[in-house]
Amino acid sequence: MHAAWLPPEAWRAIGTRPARVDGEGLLVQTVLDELNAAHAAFGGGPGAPQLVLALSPTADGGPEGYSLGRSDGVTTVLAEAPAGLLYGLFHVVRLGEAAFADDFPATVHRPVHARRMLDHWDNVDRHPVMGQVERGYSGGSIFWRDGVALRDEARVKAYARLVAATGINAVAVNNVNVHATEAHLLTDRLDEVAWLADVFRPYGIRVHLSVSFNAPMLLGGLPTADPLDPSVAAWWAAVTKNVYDAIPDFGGYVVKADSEGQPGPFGYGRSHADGANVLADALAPYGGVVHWRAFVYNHRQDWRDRSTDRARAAYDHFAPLDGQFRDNVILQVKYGPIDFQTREPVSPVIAAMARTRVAVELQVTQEYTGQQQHVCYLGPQWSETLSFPLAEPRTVSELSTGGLVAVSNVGDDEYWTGHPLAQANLYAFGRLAWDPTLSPSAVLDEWISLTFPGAEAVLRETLHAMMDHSWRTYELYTAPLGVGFMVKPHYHYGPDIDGYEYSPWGTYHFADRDGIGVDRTRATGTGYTGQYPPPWCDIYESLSTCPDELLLFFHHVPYGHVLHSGKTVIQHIYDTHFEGVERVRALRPLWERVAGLVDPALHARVAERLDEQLRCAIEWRDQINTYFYRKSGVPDAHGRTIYA
Ligand code: GCV
Repeated sequence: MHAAWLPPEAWRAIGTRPARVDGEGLLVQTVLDELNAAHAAFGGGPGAPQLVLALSPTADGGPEGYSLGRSDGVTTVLAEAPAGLLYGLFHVVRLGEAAFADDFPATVHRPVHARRMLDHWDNVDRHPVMGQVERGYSGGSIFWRDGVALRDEARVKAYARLVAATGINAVAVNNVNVHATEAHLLTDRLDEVAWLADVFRPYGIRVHLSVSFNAPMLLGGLPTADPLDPSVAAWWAAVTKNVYDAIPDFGGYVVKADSEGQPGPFGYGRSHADGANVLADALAPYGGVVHWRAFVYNHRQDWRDRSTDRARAAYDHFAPLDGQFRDNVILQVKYGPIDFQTREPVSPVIAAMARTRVAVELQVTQEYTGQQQHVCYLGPQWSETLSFPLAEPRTVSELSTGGLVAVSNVGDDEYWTGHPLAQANLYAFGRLAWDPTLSPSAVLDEWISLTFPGAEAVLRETLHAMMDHSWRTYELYTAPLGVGFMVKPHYHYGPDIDGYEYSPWGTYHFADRDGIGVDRTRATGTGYTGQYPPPWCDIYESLSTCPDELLLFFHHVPYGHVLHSGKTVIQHIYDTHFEGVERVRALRPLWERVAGLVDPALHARVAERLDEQLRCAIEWRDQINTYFYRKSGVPDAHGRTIYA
């Protein structure tokens, strides 16, 4: 398996320097083991320490932070708790030789978000439709295969180590769609979760488990899962006690309820606060939390009914419940109101829950952003989202009081992520969850330095040229101006402009011969703009202030509508799709420049994906341009061939 951003060479600076570690505990032992391995690899050994990592009650930084500085030729990490030493050690790895060059004053580093979590959508069984990993593009699960726990300690430990190095401290191990077999992880297959917890624990990572809301019936034989039924509450309490007996530092439950066919409190005439609270009460004695997903909408709607707006659903369901959730409920909200599209406005739910802990959910797995066939570095999207001043002056990151969550993109693929460059997304999520103010380009640079130690300038420049703006490139050749979807139903890869248009899923673009887009205004549309606090409710409402990139998300406009950019909508569609393909066409020659500078197998894997990206981008361009030429009857101002 590929070493990703922790190849042995990344440890050279540490491995050649004598070190001293003061402290005790499981994570301190991990620090020692890491140092010993580095010394064994690079011949460092006894001597006056040049690196000191010490627990110190007076170190600033809280339970996971640390101070790092260098004076008199000694680089020192001080932390109040062992996790800080581990994160401090990984910081030294990132610095490499710079950690041992000139003296620098000690500065304190602490995570902005207390919980930085990856959710796996891994199934235990290979699901007949969704496979081993739902929306997984990197092979099978690293935890289960065909119904059996893999217990591949080397693989899971390597993963724990990699993500701990980015700052991740929580992992939900199974799919939020909890099927029959997976439900049993909570009870009679709990040993499989406990085994995973044992492997993750030395890296400061707690495991969480997705559970079925109907578990009391499925597993406990109760006649109901009504959250207000005392026998149901007692069942959750007893089962949760067993979980903590087996896994004392268990993180908690993740629940997808009343969503896309999963059971939930609506089935019993109860609210989502009732549903979440019964689980929260069971977890509270042990310090556990329930991540309750806000992804609740009607997936059986009638496309002719324009009054039902899927974008409204999460707010309509959850905003009235603010203040009714227990303290250990974390409402997990997708960053946008629809579903992890390339471009969406941020979800207004994030600003509507002042008395509820909220965790914003991002998607590292590239379900809608090229499925790890396309280069699409998502750091810029997440950075833009997290820094968005949704409740001015408070940003999305600041409103995310319950931490940050992302769907993992990892599988048993030898490069972990299918596309080797998609490793950067996993890396970036952890780093941005630790510090959302980091620049995505700087994070990419870190990833390059670690993954390709000693990278020559041309390799660094090439990777930046290929990746820095790759999200924007992807946006250019796919669905335009924030309208979203237009993907092949179910697979969500490649274009199918009307694929979802007459379906029950609520993801429509409403293109006709006169125009395109969804009218979500208060004045004439679904009223969705009214879910935003000022000034956004007005900015999005008005055609004159709505940003171009979100225009079709909020408004239905004629093809001749002139954007702020000065172009008409139809000409924008043509131009962006031609430009997007040309940007993709430039990638392969760029990558050829570095053929001798990276491992040949990795080079070949990326090259093969770049060919597929170009094929697919051309398909997008031709289908989109042809469709809108045919619909609108408006020719391209530059006379290019818009069908092939
Ligand atoms: C886990 C989207 C995906 C589903 C996913 C769902 C969710 O709809 O297509 O595969 O299910 O989101 O986030 O629950």
